[in-house]
Amino acid sequence: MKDEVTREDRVANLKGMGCSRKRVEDARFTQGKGNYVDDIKLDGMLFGDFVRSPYAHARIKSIDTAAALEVPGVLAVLTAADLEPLGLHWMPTLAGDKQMVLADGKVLFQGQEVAFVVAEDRYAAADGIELVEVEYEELPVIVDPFESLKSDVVLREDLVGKNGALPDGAHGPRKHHNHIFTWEAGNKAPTEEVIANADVVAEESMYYHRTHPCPLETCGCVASMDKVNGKLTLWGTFQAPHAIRTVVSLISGIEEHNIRVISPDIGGGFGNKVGAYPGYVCSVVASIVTGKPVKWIEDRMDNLMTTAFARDYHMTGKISATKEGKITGLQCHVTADHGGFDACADPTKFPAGFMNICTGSYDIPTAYLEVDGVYTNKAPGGVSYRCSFRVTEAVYFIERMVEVLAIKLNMDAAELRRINFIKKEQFPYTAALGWEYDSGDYHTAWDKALKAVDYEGLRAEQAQRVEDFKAGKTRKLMGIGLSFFTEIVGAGPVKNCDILGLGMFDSCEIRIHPTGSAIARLGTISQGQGHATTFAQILASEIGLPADSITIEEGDTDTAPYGLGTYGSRSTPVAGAATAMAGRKIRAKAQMIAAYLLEVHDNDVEFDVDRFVVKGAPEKFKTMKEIAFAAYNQAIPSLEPGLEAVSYYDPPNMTYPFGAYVCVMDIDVDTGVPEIRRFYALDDCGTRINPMIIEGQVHGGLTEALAVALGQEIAYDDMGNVKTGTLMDFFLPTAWEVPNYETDFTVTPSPHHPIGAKGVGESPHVGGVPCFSNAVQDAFRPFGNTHTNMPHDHWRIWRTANELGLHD
Ligand code: PCD
Repeated sequence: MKDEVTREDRVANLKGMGCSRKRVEDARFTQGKGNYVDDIKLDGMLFGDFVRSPYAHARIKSIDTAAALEVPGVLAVLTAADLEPLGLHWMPTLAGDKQMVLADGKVLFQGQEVAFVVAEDRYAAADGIELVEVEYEELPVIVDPFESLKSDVVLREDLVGKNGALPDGAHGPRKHHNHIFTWEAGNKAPTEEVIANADVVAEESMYYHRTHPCPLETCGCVASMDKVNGKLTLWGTFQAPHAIRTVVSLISGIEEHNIRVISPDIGGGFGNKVGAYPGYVCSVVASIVTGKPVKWIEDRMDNLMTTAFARDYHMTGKISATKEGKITGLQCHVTADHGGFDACADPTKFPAGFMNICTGSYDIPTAYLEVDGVYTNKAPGGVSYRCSFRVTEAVYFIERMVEVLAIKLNMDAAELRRINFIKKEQFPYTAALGWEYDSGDYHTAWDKALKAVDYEGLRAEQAQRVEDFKAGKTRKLMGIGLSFFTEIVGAGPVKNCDILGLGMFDSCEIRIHPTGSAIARLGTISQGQGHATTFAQILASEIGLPADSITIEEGDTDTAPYGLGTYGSRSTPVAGAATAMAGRKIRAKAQMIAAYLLEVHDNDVEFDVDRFVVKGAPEKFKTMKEIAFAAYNQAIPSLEPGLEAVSYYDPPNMTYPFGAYVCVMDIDVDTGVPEIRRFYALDDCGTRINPMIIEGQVHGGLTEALAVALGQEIAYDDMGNVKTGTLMDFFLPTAWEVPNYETDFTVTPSPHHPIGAKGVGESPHVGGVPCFSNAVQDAFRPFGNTHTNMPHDHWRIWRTANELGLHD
C-alpha cells in the first residue's frame, strides 16, 4: 500500500508539460455539444446570401432587384450602389490592396459577390437570389499569370490612373497594369556570378498548383447591431478575432469598445479564416439597416470557389554546386498568381510571405529570390493552408531543387542533403536570404530517420525492383521520397512583422481563484488544435496548479487580451510564451506570499512542482493552493490582494522547427495508382507540450499534404470556370486513402522561447508535400524523369509513365 505522496505523484497530478493529457474539448465535440457559428440562433435573426457572378470577367450593365424583393420573406437586396454612400462598397485587404465588397461596375472572378439578399430564412434568400436580374457584358478572361503580364486587357481599372499612368502599389512600383509587386531578397549579381562559374548547375521550373484549405466548417458570421446601446456583436469563424474587431472599427467608424467580436468553436481553419470577407461586411450592414441580427453561412461551393485559396506559385530555379556536391548558390524566380485582388494574409513587409526561407536546411552561401505578384481572373486570397506564409512553397522548391541537383550530380539525394546541412555548431545561423535560424540539429535527425527506415535496404530493394521491371517481372515501380524541412513559425517580432500596422505580439491574462483554480485568457483562438488542453499544461508546470483546475478561454474580444490570433503556427511560439511569462509573474508574487506565510525571507523559499519550500527544510512548505487562498484572505504588508497577471509577449525571433520525412511508395505504371507503403515522419518542435496532440497534428498535416501532392487542386478552364468547386471533384482524402503514419521526434529547444517550444501544426504539411511528391518523382528517376508537376493524381502519374515509354 502506498501511503506517501511522492514527488512523481505530485508531478503527475499536475498533467503539465510533456504529458499526453487527453483533450478536454473533446468531451463536448464528441457529444455534439460544440457551439459553432451556425449553432447561434437569435430572436428575429435573418439570413443573408449572395448573388454570385457566373462569369470570371464581365462588366455589369445593370442589376434589377425588383422581382427578388417581391419574394415572400425577402426584406432587402444590397448592391454596391447601396454600400457606396457608406464607403463600404470596397474594403481594404490585409495585403495593402483593396477589394470589392459587392461588384462595383465589373466582376473579376467566377463566384464574385454581386448582391446580398437578406431574408427571413435561408430558403427565402435562395429564392430571392434566383430573381435578381443582372445584365453582364462578358470581357476577355485571363487565367494565366504569364499571359496576364503581356495582355492589353486591364483587370483592375481602379488601379490605373488617367492617361494609363501606373501608380505604385502597396509594395512599390508596378511593371504592368496587371502586375502587383516585385519583391526581392538576397543578392542578385553575386548569385548570378556564382552560378555562371559553377562546376555543376541544375535548373528546373515547377508549378505549385492552386489549392484550398477546405475546412469542414465553411466561413460564416452572425452580426447583431443593438441600436439601443450602439453595440455591435459579431460572431464568426475568425482565426484572428481582435484583428477583425479593429478592421470592422476602421471601416465602419464604430468605436472599438462598441464592437464585440466572438469566435465560438471553429471547425477547422487552416488559414481559410484569417482574412476578412464580403460576407462579414454585408452582414454587419444588413444588421444595421434592418435592426435585426443577420446570419451568413457559406455553402461548400461558395467556400471552395471564392474564399482564400492557397499556393498558385510558378517557380523557376537554378542551383549550383561543386563536383563533390557542395551547394554554392541558389536562385529562384516566382510568378505568383494572386487572382483578382491581392488579399494575401502575410505580414505587411512580406508580400510573398516567408518565401525567402527557400534556402531550406542547407548552408547555401549565396542566394537570390525574386517574386512577381500578378492579377488574374481567379478568386483572391493566397493565405497559408497549413504553412506559415508561403513556407510550403519555399520548402517544396528547395526540396525539389536538391533532388534535381542530385540527379545532375548522379548522387544519392540523402547524401547530398547530408553534406549540405547547416551544422549544429553553426546555430544561430544567418541564411543568405536574411533569416536567423534559432536552433537545429539536422544531422542527428537525418541519421535517425534514415536508420529507422533502413534507407540502404530500401535503395537495394528499389534497384532490384528496377531490374525486375525491366525484365518484365513486375509492373510496379518503387519510389523513395525524402524531405528535410526547416519551418519558420511564430510571427513574430513586432519590429519586422505586423498585419495592417498591428504588431504581431500575443498575450495571456491569468486570474487565480481563491480555492486554487484558475482561468487564463489568450489572444489566440483554437480551431481544433486543442489549446484548452495544452495551454493549461504550460501553466500547470509554471504555476503548480493542476491543468484540470485551469480553464482556458479564447476568442471573445470583450474578455480576452488583445492578440493577433492563430495561424502560422504562432500560438505556441508567441501566446505559449506569453502564457509562460504570465505564469512566472504569478509565481513571483506567490513566492512573496509563501515567504510571508513561512516567515522567512523571499529568497529563502524555492519553487518545487506545486509548492514553495523553505530551502534546506523540505518539510516546511506552502502549496500553490494554500498560497492562492492566502492571496485573497491575508493582509500581507506591501502586497495587493489577489493573484493575477498579464503578459504581452513580443518574441525576439521566430522559431525554426524542422523534420525529416521518408515515404515509400509503390506505383502501378498501368493504372497510375500510387500505394503508400510506409510514411515515416520525424519532427523536432523543441520542447513538447503534449506528445499526443503533436502526433495528432502530424497526422492531420500529413493527410493534407497527401491531398495536395496527390490530387487536390482548384482548377480553372480557359473561361475562368472553376472545375473543382464541389467535393465530387475536389479531392478530400478519407480513411481509405490515408496510410499508417510512423511518427518520431528529436528535441532541440528554441533558445529564446521561455519554455523552448517551437510550433508544430504546420510542419507536417510543409515537409509532407515534397516528401509525397519526391516519392513519385523518385520512382521514375531510373527512367529519366527529373520533374513533373503536382498534383500527382492517377491520370498524371499514368501520363508520366506513358511519356517515359513505360507502356510500350
Ligand atoms: N504543441 C505542443 N508542443 C509544441 C508545439 C505545439 O504540444 N512544441 C501543440 C499546441 O499546444 C497546439 C498544437 O500543438 O495545441 C498546435 O500548435 P502550434 O504549432 O503552435 O499551432 P497553432 O498556432 O496552435 O495552430 C495553427 C496551426 C495552423 S497555422 C494550421 S493551418 C492548422 C494547424 O494549426 N490548422 C488546424 N493544425 C490544425 N489543427 C486542427 N485540428 N484544425 C486546424 O484548423 Mo494556418 O497559417 O492557419 O494556414
